Amino acid sequence: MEGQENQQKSTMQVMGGLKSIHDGMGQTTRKQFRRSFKKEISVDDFSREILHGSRFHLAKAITLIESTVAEDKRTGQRLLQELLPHTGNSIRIGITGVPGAGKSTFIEAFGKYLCDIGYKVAVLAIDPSSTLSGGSILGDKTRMEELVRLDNAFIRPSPTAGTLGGVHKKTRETMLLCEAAGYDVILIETVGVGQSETIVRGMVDFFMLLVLTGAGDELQGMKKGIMELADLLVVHKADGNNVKMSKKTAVEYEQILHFLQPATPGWTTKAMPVSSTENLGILEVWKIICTFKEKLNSSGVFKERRQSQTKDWFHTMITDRLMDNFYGYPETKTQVKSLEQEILQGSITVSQAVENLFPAENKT
Ligand SMILES: Nc1nc2c(ncn2[C@@H]2O[C@H](COP(=O)(O)OP(=O)(O)O)[C@@H](O)[C@H]2O)c(=O)[nH]1
Ligand SMILES: [Mg+2]
Repeated sequence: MEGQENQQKSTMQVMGGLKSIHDGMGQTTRKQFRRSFKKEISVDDFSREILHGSRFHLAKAITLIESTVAEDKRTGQRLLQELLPHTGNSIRIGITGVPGAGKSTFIEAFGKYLCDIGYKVAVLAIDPSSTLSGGSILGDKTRMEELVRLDNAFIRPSPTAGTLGGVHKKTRETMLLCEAAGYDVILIETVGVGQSETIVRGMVDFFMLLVLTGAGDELQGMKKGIMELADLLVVHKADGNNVKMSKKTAVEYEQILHFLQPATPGWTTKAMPVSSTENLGILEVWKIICTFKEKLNSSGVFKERRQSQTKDWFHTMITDRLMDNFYGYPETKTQVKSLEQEILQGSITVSQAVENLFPAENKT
């Protein structure tokens, strides 16, 4: 009886969730959609469809996860909870590099190769800049033209909501949903600016940096921090007149890498030339990743890293929630602004200003 009630409740939640996703639709389309969904769908049915690899249901589930509507978010979380035992069985790969380094083109070539040899590949993107320009999503769609048509591939552009922190959380959860849907390889593209590569490093097993030949000293210097995050450096566009130079650059990078802290304990970061347009080095990249996984599985580092990533994620979410709770009120924002002024005028100490913001704590 109770089971039945739960079933009904979850059915309503999914239907509610779907309704709000489609609230933006015109009346007729919405009606049509409802009609096609007349057959009741419960969270259980929904998760079963995802486990069977339905891309339609996977995409809908991600929309629930990304939604800012409380009811949808709750439904999304229930789904995720149910699917959790089926997650974790993929290799998670992050790909970074400056805009124009050829990340999307590499993903197209690499993804196609992986699909060819029988894997299911999901591509996710973290590109906070794309939400501002809107440009790179369109660019990626044309660049991944062939991959997008393959049955074994699933491509999801950046969530269009808010802060990098928010994008981070949604991408992680999306990754888990993709794993439940049976994707063996998850590729996360991130643009090499600001903090996004650190965030992606914190959610993947293997991290790749795409570099080009002929970048000035200034640029090389800037990359040191990012180089220390990478498990593999790809000297990209190693084709045509660029072949010789790319090989030379790869050797130079290996020399620099020698002096840097390795990103992963027990693994030596390599540098190698690759051409995605000519399909050169693609298979070698996959071989390196397989060796990496084997080596780290047997040393235990693979599992340890995933556990510490999950722990870090938990703590980041606690911090996010506290920040939301605190800054979520317009009055707080006003109060903070005026205290800021008082601090700058020297009429209140920083400590006192903080005390003023937490009056309830003063009473205890
Ligand atoms: N010659 C050559 N050009 C490439 C290669 N990969 C990408 N490109 C070109 O580099 C440009 C930027 O590629 P894109 O994948 O959008 O870069 P992203 O911004 O890093 O995602 C495009 O014009 C691609 O055609 C490659 O392997 N060889
Ligand atoms: Mg791109």
